[in-house]
Amino acid sequence: MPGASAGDFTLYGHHESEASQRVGLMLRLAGVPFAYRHVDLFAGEHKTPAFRALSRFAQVPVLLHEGTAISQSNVILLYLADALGRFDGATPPARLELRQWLGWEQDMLWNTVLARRAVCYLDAEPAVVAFFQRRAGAALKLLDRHLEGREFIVGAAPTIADIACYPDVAMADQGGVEVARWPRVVAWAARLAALPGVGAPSDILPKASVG
Ligand SMILES: N[C@@H](CCC(=O)N[C@@H](CS)C(=O)NCC(=O)O)C(=O)O
Repeated sequence: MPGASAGDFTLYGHHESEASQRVGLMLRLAGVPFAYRHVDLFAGEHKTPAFRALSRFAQVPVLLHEGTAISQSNVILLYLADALGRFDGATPPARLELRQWLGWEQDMLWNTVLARRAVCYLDAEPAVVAFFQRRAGAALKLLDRHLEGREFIVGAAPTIADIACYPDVAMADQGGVEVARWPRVVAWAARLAALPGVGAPSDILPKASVG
């Protein structure tokens, strides 16, 4: 979207939220300015009537564009890929494969997020933590095998599959998931971190509203 201004896109999110980070990452990688609204999850701001009017799920992220509020981070990535003409698969088979990775991320790789929540915020029972860590490990093992001989998840350049998965992996250690066990995943995450505008996941989004 050449000539897009910060007024065109408003992202509602939280800087510690992997789902929010991926949307911020996409906008930053695409060089698209956006207004940002910090939603104080710890104060329950996402459960207020004002926020529920934007998100029926009472969750971040939400992207507001041309009067439409869009929830579910991977749906937002697909929407942006279409609107911006960036970061989708290069061919119809690549686009089909990429969408399968987006589904897998929410089902399996997301266990890294659940492990981090259990450890950092919920003081969960050890058996609960172990359950999420085990499933997260299985997901990282699968990703590691897939990355053999590949630089990115689908095709030769970063796509929304990489953008969706990066925060889950980059924050996983905080949930006691030792990502170093999967060297191809480590190398892939380092490749993404080195792209302009990426860096550490907690620094992708501002810690207060902007714009
Ligand atoms: N599947 C959703 C998950 C969103 C989600 O879990 N957001 C968290 C922050 S990472 C949230 O808003 N949690 C508050 C709550 O569920 O009460 C997505 O990908 O957007």
